[in-house]
Amino acid sequence: MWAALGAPLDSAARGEGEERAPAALREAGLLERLGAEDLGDVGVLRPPERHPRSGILAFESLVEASEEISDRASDAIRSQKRLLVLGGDCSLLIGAIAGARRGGLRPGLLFVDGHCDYWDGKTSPTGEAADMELSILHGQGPPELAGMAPRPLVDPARTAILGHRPPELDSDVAAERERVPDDVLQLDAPQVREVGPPAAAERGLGRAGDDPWLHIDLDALDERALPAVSYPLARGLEWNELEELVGWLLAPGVCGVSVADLNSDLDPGGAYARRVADMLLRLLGGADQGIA
Ligand SMILES: [Mn+2]
Repeated sequence: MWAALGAPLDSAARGEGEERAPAALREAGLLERLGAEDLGDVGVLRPPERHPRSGILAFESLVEASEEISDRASDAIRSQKRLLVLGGDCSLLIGAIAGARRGGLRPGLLFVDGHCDYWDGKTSPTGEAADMELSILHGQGPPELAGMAPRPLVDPARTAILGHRPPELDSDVAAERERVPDDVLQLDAPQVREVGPPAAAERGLGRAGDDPWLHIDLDALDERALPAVSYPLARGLEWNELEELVGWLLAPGVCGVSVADLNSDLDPGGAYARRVADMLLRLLGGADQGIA
C-alpha cells in the first residue's frame, strides 16, 4: 500500500503557498481515495536567512526536516510500503532519497521538473534549496545534506531529467543546464513531445536502473496549464503529456514518488489541487504492487 507523508517545505522559508499544498491535496480527498496510510506532516522551514557556510536559506531547519523525512522514508521502505511524499517544494527530495539509501536501496532518479535545480549555495540567486537539490543529491554541497548517506546520494549516470526547458528559452535556463554533468540523461519538454512520452519514459527508466525514485515537480507543466506554481515557465508539458509520461514511468514499479511545487496561494478555490489529486489517483491507484 501507499504510505503518504506531507512535506510542507517552502525553501524560501517565508510561508508561501507550497506549505499549504499537502493540506490542499488531503482536502481534495487524495489519501482517502487512494487508501493510503497517512504518516502526517514533517516541519516547516524558517527563518528566511541565508546560512553563512552553505548559502542555503533556513539551513538548520532544512537539515532537521530532511532527517525527519529520511526516517519516515527508510521505515516505509523497510516495511515494504511505497512512499508518496507530498510537497512542499523540491527540497524534500534530499531527505526522501537519503531515506531510501538508509533503507537499503540505491535508487536512480527519474526527475520530472521544469528546471534542472542545479545551482549551488553560491550561485543560486535566491538561496532556496529547491534551486539546488539535484546538485546536492549528486554530491555537491554541505555534508549535513549531501552526506546524509555515502556521496553521491544519487549517481549522476542513473539520473534522468525530463520535462525541463530548452536552453533557448532564456539565459538563466541555459546557464543552469550548462552546470549539469554530461552523464545525466536530459530530455526537455519539447524533446519529450518529439519522441513521445512512452519513448521518453523508456529512455529514462533505462538510465535510472533498479528501484528508481520518481519525482514530479508540477512546474514541468506549461505555465498556461498550471499557473499555480512559484516559478512558472513557458514551453512546458500539457496535462495529458505529463500524465502519460508519469504513467509510463510508474509502470515497472518505483520505490517512491514525490510531488512538489503546487502553490496553494495561487489556487484559492482548490481547483488545481483537485486536478492534481485526480491525476495522481488515476496514476497511483493502478500502480500499487508494493516493492518487488
Ligand atoms: Mn524543481
